[in-house]
Amino acid sequence: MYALIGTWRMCLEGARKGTALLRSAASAGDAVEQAIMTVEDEPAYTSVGYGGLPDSSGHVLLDAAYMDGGTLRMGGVMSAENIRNPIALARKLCGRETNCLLAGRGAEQAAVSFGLPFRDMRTAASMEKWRKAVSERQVRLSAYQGHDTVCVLALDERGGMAAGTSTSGLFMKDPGRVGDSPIIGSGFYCDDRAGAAAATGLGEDIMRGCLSYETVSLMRRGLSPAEACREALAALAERKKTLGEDEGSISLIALNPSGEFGAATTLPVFPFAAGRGETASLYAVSRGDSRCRPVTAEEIAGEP
Ligand code: SD4
Repeated sequence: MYALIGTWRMCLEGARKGTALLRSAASAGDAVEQAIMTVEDEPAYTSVGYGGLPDSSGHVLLDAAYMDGGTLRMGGVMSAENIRNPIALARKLCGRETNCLLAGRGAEQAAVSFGLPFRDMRTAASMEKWRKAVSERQVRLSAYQGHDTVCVLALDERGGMAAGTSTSGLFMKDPGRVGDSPIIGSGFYCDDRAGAAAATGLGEDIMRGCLSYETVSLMRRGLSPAEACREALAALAERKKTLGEDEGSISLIALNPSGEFGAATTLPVFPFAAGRGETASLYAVSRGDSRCRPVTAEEIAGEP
C-alpha cells in the first residue's frame, strides 16, 4: 500500500506527481521531494519557493526540512535565500551525520557544494505586494493569509515513510525569523514504525506544543491519524486556554504505516490533497470535525 498527503489545495498537482512516482515503486522520499518541488517552482503560490512573499526587508528567506522515517535522520534549511528548491537541499543534508540543519549563508554554501540550482526567488507580483505593505506600514503577522507551508508525508510500497516541508514563512517577518517548518518535532516528524505528521499555521504557536512529534506519539499509542491530529491540537488549545489565549491558527496532517491519513484544524475549513493506493484528490476537514470529506476545487476556491 502506498499513500501520500499534502497540505492545501496548492499541493494537488504535486501530490498527483508524488503518487504517480509511488505507483511506479519509487521511494517515499522521492515522492515527497517531487511533490514539494512542484509547489516551490510555481510562482502563483506566494507562500512557498519561487514567488514567495518577502520579509520586512524585501528578502525572500526560505525554510524547509526533510525527514526519513527509516533512519530518523533529518535535514533542514532556514533563512536561506535564492536556493531554487530548498526541499532538495534539505533532503541532501538528511544524508549526513552532522551539519544537518543549516541557516542562511551556510545553507547557501551547501547548495553550491551540492551543485543545486539558484534562482532569484522574487517576482514582480511578490515585490509589488511587499512595496505596498511597506508603504502602508502593514506589519500584522498572520498565518493563513496566503502564507501557508507545503507539508507532504508519504508511505511507499516497501513501508518506507518520509516527511517534508517548505515555506517562505510569514509575510513581513523580521529578517532571520524562523517558524516551525524546519524544526523537527514541531513542523514535521516521521518514524516509519509509528507514522508521520506535519503542521501548518502560526509557527510560534505550533512550536509551543511540538505538535508533529506529539501527533506521531499518539499514533504510536494506537490512535488513528485523524484522532491523533485532533488530540494534539486539543491539548495545546486547552493549555493555551489556561493562559487566556485562543486556539490560534493551526492545521495538522498525519499518515500511519498502514496508509491511513487524517487531519485536524482550528480553521473553518482546511483543504488538503491525499491519495491511498490511487492518485491524490482534494479533501477537507473543519474546526471541531476531523472527518475527511472529499471536496471539489470549486468548493474551496477561496482557500490556499
Ligand atoms: C511558519 N508555519 O513559518 C509557517 C507558516 C505557515 O500557514 O504554515 N502558515 O510559521
